[in-house]
Amino acid sequence: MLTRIDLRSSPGQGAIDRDLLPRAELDVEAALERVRPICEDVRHRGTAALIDYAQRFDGVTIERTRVPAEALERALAELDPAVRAALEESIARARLVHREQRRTDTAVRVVPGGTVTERWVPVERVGLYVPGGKAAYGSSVVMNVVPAQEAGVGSLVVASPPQRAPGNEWGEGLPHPTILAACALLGVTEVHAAGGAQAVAMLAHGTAECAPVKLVTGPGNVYVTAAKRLLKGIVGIDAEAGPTEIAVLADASADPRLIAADLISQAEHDVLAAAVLITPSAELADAVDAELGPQVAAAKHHERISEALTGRQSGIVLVRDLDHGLAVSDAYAAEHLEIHTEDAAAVAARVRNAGAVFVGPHAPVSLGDYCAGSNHVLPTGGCACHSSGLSVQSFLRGIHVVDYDRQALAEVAHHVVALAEAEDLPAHGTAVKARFESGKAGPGA
Ligand code: HSO
Ligand code: ZN
Repeated sequence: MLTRIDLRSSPGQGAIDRDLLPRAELDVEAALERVRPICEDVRHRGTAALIDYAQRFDGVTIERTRVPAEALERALAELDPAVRAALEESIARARLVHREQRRTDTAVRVVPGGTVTERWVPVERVGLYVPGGKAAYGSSVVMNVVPAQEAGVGSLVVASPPQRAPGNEWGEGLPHPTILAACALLGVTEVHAAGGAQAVAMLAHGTAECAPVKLVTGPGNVYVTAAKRLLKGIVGIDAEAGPTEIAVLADASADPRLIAADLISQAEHDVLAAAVLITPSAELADAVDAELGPQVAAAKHHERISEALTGRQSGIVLVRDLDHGLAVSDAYAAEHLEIHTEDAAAVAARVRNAGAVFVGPHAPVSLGDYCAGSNHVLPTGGCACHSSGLSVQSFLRGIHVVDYDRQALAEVAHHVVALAEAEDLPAHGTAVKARFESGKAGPGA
C-alpha cells in the first residue's frame, strides 16, 4: 500500500537529500491572495464582516461573534461524563509538564556595579484558534490554553468556527459543543464564533466585540495559515501548522501490527497527513504493508486514510542500518517520531530533529495527542529542524534589564567608544562620554 523508497545504496551520513523523502506540499502562497481581501474586510467592517462570512463559509446566521456565558456553562453541563473525565485528566497531565517550563528571572552580575537581569513577562493578550468542522478538537483547546495559562497570560480568547447544529437548537451558530465545554473546564470565558482567515483577522485587528490580541496561536487549514502569514507583524504567531506527520523508525524487533495502527492513527486526520516508516528491515516493511490492508479497511475513516497513505507524502524508506535511519529521520524532521527498536531509549536519545519523540511500543502518538502531558501542537513540514512545539516559552518574552552604576560604566567606556568608532557611529561613543564630561565629576569620581 505504501510507496517504497530504497535509500540503501545512497550516500551515507550527512548527505541525505531531503527531496528524496516523501512530503506534502502546501500552497500557502496561493491561499494568500484569497485571504487578503477577507482580512481587509474584517479590518474595515469588523463584526458585520464576520457575520457575512459565517453565512458564506459556515452556512449559519449569527448576530454576534461573542459566545454568551450560558452557552459555555450549558456545553459543560451536557458534556458526556467520560469525555469530561478524559479532558480533566488531559488538563492535569499537561499542567504538570508545562508548569515545569515556567522561567525564573535571572540576574547576572557582569562586573561589580553592573547587572543584567532577564525578566520573563507573559504576552498580555493571546488569541487561540481552534479549528472546527471535521476537526473539532477539544484536545487542541487544552494544548493551547494550558501553556498560555501556565505562562501567566492574563487575557485569553478562543476563536472557533460557528457550527450548523441540526437537532441542537441552542448550539446553532456556536462553536462545537466539545470546544465550548473544554473552554469552560479551563476557565476560558471569552470565546468567539469565528473561523478561517476571518477569525485570524478578528484577533489581529480587533472588532467592537473582540479587543485585538498580541499573539495568535493554534492550528488551522491552509487559509488560517495564510492569514497568519499575512498578519504576522501586526500580531505575533506561532509556527505555521501544516498537515500532521508521523514517522516511525523501526528495526526487525518491532511489532508490525502496532506500527500499522499508529501510521493509520495520524493518516486519519487528513488526506494530506503523512505516514512514513523508516526501517533497515525489508521483512518489517512487508509485514507493516500486509497489516495496513485489513486495518485500513476496518477503520471508520478508511477513505481519508487510504488517500493519505497512498499520497506522495507517505511511504516506506528502506535504509542500510539504524545509523542511516537516524540520519534519514533527522533529515526528514518529522512532527512526531516513534522509535520501535531494541533499546529504543538509547536510539531516541540520538534523535536531533523531531517535534516530539515517542519511545518504544507503549508510547503511541495518540497518547501524546491526548493524555501524555506533552504538547501536541508541534512543528510540521520539516520545521522541527529549527523550531519547537508550543510551550510556556511560546507565551513569554524575555526582557533584559541593564543596570550599571557610574564606576562600572566608566570602566568599559573606552570599549564602547572603540566599537562605536569602528562602526562609524561616533554618536554612540559620545553618549557614553557625556556621562563623564559635565565638569561636576570625572570618570571614577
Ligand atoms: N495529531 C494531531 C493532534 C490531535 N490528534 C488532536 C487528535 N486530536 C497533531 O499533533
Ligand atoms: Zn492526532
